[in-house]
Amino acid sequence: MNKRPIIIDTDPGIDDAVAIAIALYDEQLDVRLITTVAGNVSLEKVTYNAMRLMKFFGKDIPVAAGADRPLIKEAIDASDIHGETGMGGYDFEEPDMDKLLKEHAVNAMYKEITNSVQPITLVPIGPLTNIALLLRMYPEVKDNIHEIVLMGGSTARGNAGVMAEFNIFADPEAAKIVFDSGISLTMVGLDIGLKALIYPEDSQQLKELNRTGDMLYQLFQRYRGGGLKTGLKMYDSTAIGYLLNPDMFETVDAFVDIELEGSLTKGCTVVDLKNYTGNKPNVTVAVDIDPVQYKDWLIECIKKCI
Ligand SMILES: [Ca+2]
Repeated sequence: MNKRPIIIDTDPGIDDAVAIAIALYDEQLDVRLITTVAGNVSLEKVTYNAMRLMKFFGKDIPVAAGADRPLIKEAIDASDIHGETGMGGYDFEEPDMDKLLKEHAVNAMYKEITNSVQPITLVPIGPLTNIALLLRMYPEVKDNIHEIVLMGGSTARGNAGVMAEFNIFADPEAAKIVFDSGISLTMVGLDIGLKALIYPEDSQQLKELNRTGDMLYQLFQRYRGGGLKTGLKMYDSTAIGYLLNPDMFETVDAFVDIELEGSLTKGCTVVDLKNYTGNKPNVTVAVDIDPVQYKDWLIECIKKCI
């Protein structure tokens, strides 16, 4: 079986760390490149965190740093959820920062996509700034992008604004460019992340599996995406989950646009489930997940890690 080549665009981030761990050790995926974008914390910190993960896993997958701020709006961050460093709670070894690619993430993505024999799947699990810049600078890459499966958005309410999910809210203009691109796009958003929960007994089980499970367990002690007792929300790994195990999900095809004008709703993904607009669907929207299947899947994935 040909492995599916992917690029992960990320802002680690504790739930990003879970997603990256799963992707690196799954036999169906070939992670060609990891690109970083300012989001959960600053670009400098998320890039450092990505390099810490590469050192931890002993992987030489290229990492390139991208946009250090959104296209237009002021940067926000989520250090209240992920801690000051974005990935606190585990004593990582110092990473080899000289291994960080010298080129910008957008150029690194461009090269990887154009040089790939197999079309690339993009998996953005942070704000969409880098992907929007890529599509504006090198529109020809569309021809060799198989699809985009992203974590972001919501069919209902938000977690950053009243109606906006964090990754879209952080850079709505970038999201608009990506959603309007015409590339096959799947949105795995809050509808899923709010149900993909890890409870204390699951964390404990992870801790005992291996080094990776122990590392995630330690990070979870600091993570404020949900509560330890009420369930930690595993947002980003659900996008990887959709790639690897779509049977866990229920989806609908719908027209989705990004609200850019609303004084209260900017960054909202307006998901037209009833076709009020009359527009053709442009997004496959994940609307439900089987939480038990998800948790069992996650634990099986972490078993494959070191
Ligand atoms: Ca993220």
